[in-house]
Amino acid sequence: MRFPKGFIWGSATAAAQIEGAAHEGGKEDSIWDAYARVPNAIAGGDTPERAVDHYHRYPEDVALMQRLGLDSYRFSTSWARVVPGGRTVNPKGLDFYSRLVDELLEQGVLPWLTLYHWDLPQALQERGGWANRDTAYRFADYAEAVYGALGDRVSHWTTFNEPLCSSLIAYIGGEHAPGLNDPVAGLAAVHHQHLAHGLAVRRLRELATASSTDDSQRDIRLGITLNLTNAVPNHPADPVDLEAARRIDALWNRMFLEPLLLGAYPTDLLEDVREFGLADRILPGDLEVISQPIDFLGVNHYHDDNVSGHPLPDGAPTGLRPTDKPGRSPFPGSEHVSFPSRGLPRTAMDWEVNPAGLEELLVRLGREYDTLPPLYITENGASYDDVLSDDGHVHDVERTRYILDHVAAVGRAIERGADVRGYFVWSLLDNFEWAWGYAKRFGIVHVDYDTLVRTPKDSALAYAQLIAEAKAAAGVAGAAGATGAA
Ligand code: PNW
Repeated sequence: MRFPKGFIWGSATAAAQIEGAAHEGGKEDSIWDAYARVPNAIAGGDTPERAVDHYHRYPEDVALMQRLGLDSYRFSTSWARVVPGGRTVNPKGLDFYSRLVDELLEQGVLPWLTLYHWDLPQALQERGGWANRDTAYRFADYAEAVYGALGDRVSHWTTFNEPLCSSLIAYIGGEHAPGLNDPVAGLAAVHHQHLAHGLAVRRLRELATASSTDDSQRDIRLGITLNLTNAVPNHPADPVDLEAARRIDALWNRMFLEPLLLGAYPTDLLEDVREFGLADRILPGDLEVISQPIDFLGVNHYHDDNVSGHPLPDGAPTGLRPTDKPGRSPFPGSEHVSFPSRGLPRTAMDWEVNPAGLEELLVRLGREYDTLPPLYITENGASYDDVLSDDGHVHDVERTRYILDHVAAVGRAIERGADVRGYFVWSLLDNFEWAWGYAKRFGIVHVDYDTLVRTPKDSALAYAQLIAEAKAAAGVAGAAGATGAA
């Protein structure tokens, strides 16, 4: 399988999931630190307090990336570290990211920065969080602070990671911080995150232009990462299932894609959620701000969705979507929708494995949107119950298979015309899996949560080899030597 020359191979993490040092260097509570103190909010009572201590161990982690032959590392900056109280910038927080970026550049790894991966300063949550329009303006100021410190060295900027999770799952499904069950607030959060994205894109472009001179143009690429799915009707000839799939596609995909790419919310969606006031949030001029051109779209994909409009029979297997808190659907106007099992193999998250779904999604996006920018798979990966065996290795056969099969699906999508320019595996390290705490491992590198020792799993070695082979096939000089990982 051939990948284009210049295709970026990487791996991803997020601040709250790996850094730890939750109250060090001037950092204050993010909503996840606060949420972790709510009884039963997080499995096992786990917290992001220490996580995998990346804050102190980043040189070791960057060395690992270099050994695996990664072109790029996708990480996020913590708003609660950079602007702890929501208003005043913390220079020590910026300094951490500055050292991280220097380390990456020294090791030849391209920094791929995400500004918001769910860790809002708790101080801003106390003023309403994303339900408050003002948070969008605070976000643009935060983006400016990060750009001021790193704009001379970081070229790739992502505003948001999966705004769907930090709006619907956080404000309506109640599964993610701040753990609410309020559809009006949740849809306000959707619009305000879109607005924040647009305001930050505008601000960063202005700053890049202002710091360019006649002989040096600041090269910056701006984008956003969405988690997209295929909403597959369980019975394609059943109008009830078709209608359910239409609603999920509207909420999950089109509510996020269309304001960005077309400058409008889908009309069927506005109708579906009419009683929750989304339309009232949209002020004149907002959609122009939101739909400014971006340079890339990040796609996170783990599984697609088999959707039905019929209730599942008692005891029938499901579990594809957050159903841990019964009765709390994150889908306003679609609370009745169910996700029947198709009998496909599943990961430890109970998510069905279907690589062909990723191929289909990527091809379909190109077909449906003329204004689609180049795509990057900014997350794809799987959780399995890993065992560190007596030989000191983790033989994660299923994760290895998952990654290779999904990379192959991306390759087929490219052959069919999809403009995909990179792939980032989720995740570099085992880490704090949000409401699941440390119970679900997604890393290609195993972390012992007592000693914090890192051990590349078999999947890391296979991924390193895949990268080296893909580069050799694309004719990238020196690539074949990069297999000696670990
Ligand atoms: C993503 N779903 O979250 C996040 O970007 C990561 O931080 C996270 O660790 C990773 O995927 C694995 O969960 C998701 O309900 C959360 O389908 C929920 C869903 C998908 C992705």
